[in-house]
Amino acid sequence: MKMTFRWYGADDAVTLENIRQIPGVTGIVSALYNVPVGEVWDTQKISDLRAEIESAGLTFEVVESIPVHEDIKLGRPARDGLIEKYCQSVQNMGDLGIPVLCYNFMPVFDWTRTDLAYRLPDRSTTLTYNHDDLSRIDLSRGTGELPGWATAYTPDALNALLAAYEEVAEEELWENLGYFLERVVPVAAESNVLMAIHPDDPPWSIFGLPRIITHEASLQRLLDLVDHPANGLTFCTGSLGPEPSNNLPDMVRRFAVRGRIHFAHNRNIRMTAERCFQEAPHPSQFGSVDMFEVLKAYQEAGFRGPMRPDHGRMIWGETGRPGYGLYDRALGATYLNGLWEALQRSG
Ligand SMILES: [Mn+2]
Repeated sequence: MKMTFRWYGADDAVTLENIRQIPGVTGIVSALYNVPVGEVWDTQKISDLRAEIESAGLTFEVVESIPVHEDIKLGRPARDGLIEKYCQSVQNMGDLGIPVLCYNFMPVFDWTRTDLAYRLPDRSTTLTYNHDDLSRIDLSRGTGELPGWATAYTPDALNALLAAYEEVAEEELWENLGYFLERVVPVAAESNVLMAIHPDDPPWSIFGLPRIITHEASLQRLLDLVDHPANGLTFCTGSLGPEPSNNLPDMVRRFAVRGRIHFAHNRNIRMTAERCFQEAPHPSQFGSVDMFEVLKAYQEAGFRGPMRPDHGRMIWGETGRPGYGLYDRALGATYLNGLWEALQRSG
């Protein structure tokens, strides 16, 4: 296992030096954040990012993520050209030796929360999700009421997109994902890149939009779409955890043993009601995810890939990008490394 940390590039208040000082963190998860969705990731720009990471004494382990254009998810005619460009980006990152690509196939919105700074009894703040609150948001007035998405779409663009998805039910979205993977996975395999889909967060339909990467059977279906080792998973405990049928340690065992988990996202969540949760500190005792059992499953499977602490709370007065401060994620990395060492030495 390689412990990694997400870094948002030069604009991130958390620096590469900060990250290097977290004991046991050796790898970086990053992306080119200024390339418009659908455009090719230029080799020189990826190379410059890699050089910056390496000059700080770290390695560029995972691209998270190259966004998939909505026209691909919708199966529109423009998808062929867009998939070609996607393949070119995959090839470019592979040429530079970056081994894993995390991506997702969620329509319109990827991660969704109803409060980005919910205050906990210890005065730290965290991200929370309440399905009733979400359902009350009226998107016909735009995304202004949806935390984190205020400026993502104009009301007209959003309405056009939502209308287009009325024609795309779950089965059509599966077909469009298959069409995408049948074309991208062979290029990834050739380029020594492992594709790692991120599950839908939260793992159910929101605003009537189809969401398909949500539970054990759907992860298996994803792997069967193109049965090749380069077609794999980002296993995110925080995203899969809120779905009660998901037994996370069993799922890790099942998919990691077969070599199909290429990236581990470890985050704890505390379920407060059905379809309601708070993001919690990483240790097992604070949430609904048994992190000990999850890591034990990884270790038994001989997992050697990148792992990262996922979101953290804001603690010790830190301010910044919701979920992506330094301190609580650093505590998460240290906890995960500690569990790993204990499991390794007692195993
Ligand atoms: Mn995640």
